[in-house]
Amino acid sequence: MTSNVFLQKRFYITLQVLISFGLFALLSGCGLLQRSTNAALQNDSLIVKGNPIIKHKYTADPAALVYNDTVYLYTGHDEAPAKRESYIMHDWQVFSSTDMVNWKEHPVPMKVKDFAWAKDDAWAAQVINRNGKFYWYVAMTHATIHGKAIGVGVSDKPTGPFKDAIGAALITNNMTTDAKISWDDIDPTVIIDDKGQAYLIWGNTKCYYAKLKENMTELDGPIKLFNLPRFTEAPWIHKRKDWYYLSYASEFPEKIVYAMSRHIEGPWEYKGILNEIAGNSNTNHQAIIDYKGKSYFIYHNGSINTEGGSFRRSVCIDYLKYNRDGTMKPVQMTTEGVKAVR
Ligand code: FUB
Repeated sequence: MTSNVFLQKRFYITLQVLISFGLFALLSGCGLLQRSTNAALQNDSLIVKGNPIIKHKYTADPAALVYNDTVYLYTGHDEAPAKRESYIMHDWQVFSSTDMVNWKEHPVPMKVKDFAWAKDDAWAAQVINRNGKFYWYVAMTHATIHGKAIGVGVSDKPTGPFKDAIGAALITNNMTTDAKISWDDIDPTVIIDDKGQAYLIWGNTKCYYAKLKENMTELDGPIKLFNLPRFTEAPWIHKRKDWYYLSYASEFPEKIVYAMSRHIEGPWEYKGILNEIAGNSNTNHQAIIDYKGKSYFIYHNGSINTEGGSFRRSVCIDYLKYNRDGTMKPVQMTTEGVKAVR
């Protein structure tokens, strides 16, 4: 009798173990466990099947750099747990690709903690290369000067590690007084013109710009303003043929709109909507590049997991097309994304 009860117990325990194992294998196979725990990949190679392109962690605020035939994709990193409706962002991420579909994930290249003067909030950023170095302009909350600030990371390699290039913020909230808010010094975009003059453009509700010295770590003149209709944030400047393009997030929830000019300092002519509101996210934050003969629009939406949203965002890539007169066609956001380019 006692041994029967013992055997019965063993049978039920074995059954329970088998059921748990089966369930685990099933969930892992579907990627559900991996997604719901938001775990990092063991393998650093991601083969992207459609949008969003990164599914094992939340990524936001893309910026891209083409260097030596490789695309480097720099992103923010949303870490807000489900239902938390505020940004939790402590580091930035970098991925690289030579075909826009196979992406390699690199070790975390830079964190807020690398800037002794900063408190938190690894917000939007952009990397540019000059004289063999890579400069990463990043927005964070300043620890002692009220409001957001812009710092500069520097590295000898596009994948980092990056360190604080100045040891202090390049832009602080008390340097810009037009917006009357403490979060107007965010979302830096950077460009070097054909004569070698670098410009930094940034802002929220007001779009600021300033020249940078050749060392890329000091302003070279006063901070000025661009007057752009319904400017919210996320300026991105790029040049194609003889045109400069200034795209930016407009209104809220954000659409991406753009303006064109023959000169970086304007006048800018407003051209209208480039991308509609991105699915399930108040923000949209674009980067634009040309690579191997095609143009790409890189942005984020809030579409992965049931928990995805404005504070758990995911980077997507779709094609960007130009009209003959140089204007850009509205982007068609897709779930298929882009194909491998050789
Ligand atoms: O990621 C934090 C902020 O959200 C960025 O700085 C903005 O562009 C918006 O995407």
